[in-house]
Amino acid sequence: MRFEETYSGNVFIKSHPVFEESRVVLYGMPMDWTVSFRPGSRFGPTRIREVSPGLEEYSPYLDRELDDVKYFDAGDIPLPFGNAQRSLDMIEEFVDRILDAGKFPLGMGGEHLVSWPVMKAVYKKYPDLAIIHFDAHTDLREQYEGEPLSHSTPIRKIAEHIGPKNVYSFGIRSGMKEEFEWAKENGMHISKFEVLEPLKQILPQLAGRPVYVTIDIDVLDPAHAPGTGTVDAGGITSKELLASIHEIARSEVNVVGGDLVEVAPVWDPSEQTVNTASKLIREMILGWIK
Ligand SMILES: [Mn+2]
Repeated sequence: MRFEETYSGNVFIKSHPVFEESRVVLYGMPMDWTVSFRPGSRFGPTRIREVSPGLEEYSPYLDRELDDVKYFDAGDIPLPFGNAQRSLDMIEEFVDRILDAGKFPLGMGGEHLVSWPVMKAVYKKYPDLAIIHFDAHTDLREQYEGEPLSHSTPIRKIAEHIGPKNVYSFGIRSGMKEEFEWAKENGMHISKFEVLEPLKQILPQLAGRPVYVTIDIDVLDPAHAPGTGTVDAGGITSKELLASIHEIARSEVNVVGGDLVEVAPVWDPSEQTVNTASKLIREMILGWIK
């Protein structure tokens, strides 16, 4: 973690060297201490950066290039291995600093639990916050095997914190019956299986509101993104996910932060997941920072 120009290691392509001059802070949250199945997402941010020079700097979708938006790659937050609570506290404090500086936080996970302290920090600044959530999984459990700090709980936590009606999930195709029922009873929006079409219908309702977007890479079909901890068949294509990012960019919502989580390079033998993730990060930067 750094806020000054002292770092000579691996950074995302075209990262601007000066924090003060940047509008966006890109940062890694290399945590996978609470995953229920395959670990490895702690290595996601590093590998996403390493493959980023393979990207073009220009987005033909958005007709913008990375030189048009100054963003600062702060590296990874040095999280204490195995200590979930202290890791979450450090993440929240880090994002507080980014927001205090008036900058846009763009995070790379790490398991999905890392999004919980980020969303909490963003909500402190934007009390009218809504969450857009792309995922294969509901992530609405109260606990997993008795443990409330689990990567299957972050959406439940933020829904209880800001009100379930302010949370919109898309692409969901896996979860316990009780989780779907809880969402329904509490007025939380879940679009099962589909992403782009329901998103187009919801976005006008969120016009003018501050929105945080959290993307679990496993919303993609395993054919598009095998490199993740909890793969689930029947997902969307990378083309549809890109279109969804662009739909948000073209909408009237005020995107105030975002993340991309659960990228696990060890399960990604041909690296299509990390290369896809890298392109998604480029489009998030170019699409959401006006
Ligand atoms: Mn998931």
